[in-house]
Amino acid sequence: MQKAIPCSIFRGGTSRGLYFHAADLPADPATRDAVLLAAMGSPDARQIDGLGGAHPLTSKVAVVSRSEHEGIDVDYLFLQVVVDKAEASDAQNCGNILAGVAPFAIESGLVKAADGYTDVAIRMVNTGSTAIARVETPGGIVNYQGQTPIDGVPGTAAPLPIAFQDIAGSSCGALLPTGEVVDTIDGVELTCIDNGMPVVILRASDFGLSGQESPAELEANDALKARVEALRLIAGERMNLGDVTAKTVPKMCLVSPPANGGDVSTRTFIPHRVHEAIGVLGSVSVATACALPGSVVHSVCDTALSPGHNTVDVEHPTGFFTVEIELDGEREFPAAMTRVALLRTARLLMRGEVMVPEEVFGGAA
Ligand code: NQM
Repeated sequence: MQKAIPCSIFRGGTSRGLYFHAADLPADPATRDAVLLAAMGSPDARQIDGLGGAHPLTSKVAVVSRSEHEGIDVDYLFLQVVVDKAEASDAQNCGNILAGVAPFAIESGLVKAADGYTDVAIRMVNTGSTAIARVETPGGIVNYQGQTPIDGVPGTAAPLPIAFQDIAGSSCGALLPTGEVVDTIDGVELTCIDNGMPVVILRASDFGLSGQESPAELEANDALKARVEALRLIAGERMNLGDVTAKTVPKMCLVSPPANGGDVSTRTFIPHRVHEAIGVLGSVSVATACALPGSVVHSVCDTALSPGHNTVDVEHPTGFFTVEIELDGEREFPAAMTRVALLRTARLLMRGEVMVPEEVFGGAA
């Protein structure tokens, strides 16, 4: 026998995932994760027996519920379902899947839409930070069509701006978790930063790379992957994340001088596959490092942020990611960052029920 669970599939930014109401999933986290693994078809490199797309960027889950927190509409728990292992992790946020949360909340009746646009306040349960997403809702109906392109997604769609609050030190407790702008591990200089996503920033040139290599080229370089992973395990401990062997954070970002008119060029290990673009909060962390004199980003490009409104164009393998950062001239960094925002798009791809074998629920079916 199989059990049917209501589920929607959204593209959120440059990711795709399954979106659930928390009430439709088992409350016990171990049973919930077993159900999500079965829904995705993990563990299996092709996820052939499930809905996953055989890549970390298409093996993601949003669990959404009405929030009890003041001023917040919905709570959003992000789960990364590992493609080829029987693991689901809540150790990181995902700002791309976040882009689908507000439309999902409206479509599924958790939030009532206004006529015109609807601001949805979302608590990112993984880290306790808040995001405000603005959805176009003419006549109270979510509009997905529009003229906004985002790199990494074909075509255009309706703009979905997202502003973040309280993201500094989201997972590590401090914006600079090691207390330093630059650390040296095993002879390699790196900047460890967490502005929404723990990221270790490294110079591509320190690994004999130009920084313009394709994700496939980097993934084929076994010696590089082993070196990057060895540094990640040490950096993870120093960033207060403990043993990160089985964790998807920190991300490892190789930076190089901009090649296409942006501010900095990136290639990001997430952490074992290389991102086709860059994560949302990952790019916020990299853009923030542009405001830090002496950081590894500063050593490859001379972008500096000034009081007022700044846009930082983070180049990635399939284009740009633009991060807006507002700095207050009166305060010390990082308190000076009064607003961090960016633009995404999202689209409802399917709604229905995902079928999960009843035995996966154990006694909880
Ligand atoms: O950094 C990929 C993605 C992400 C995460 C990853 C993300 C973010 O592109 O907020 O969006 O870094 O694993 O979906």
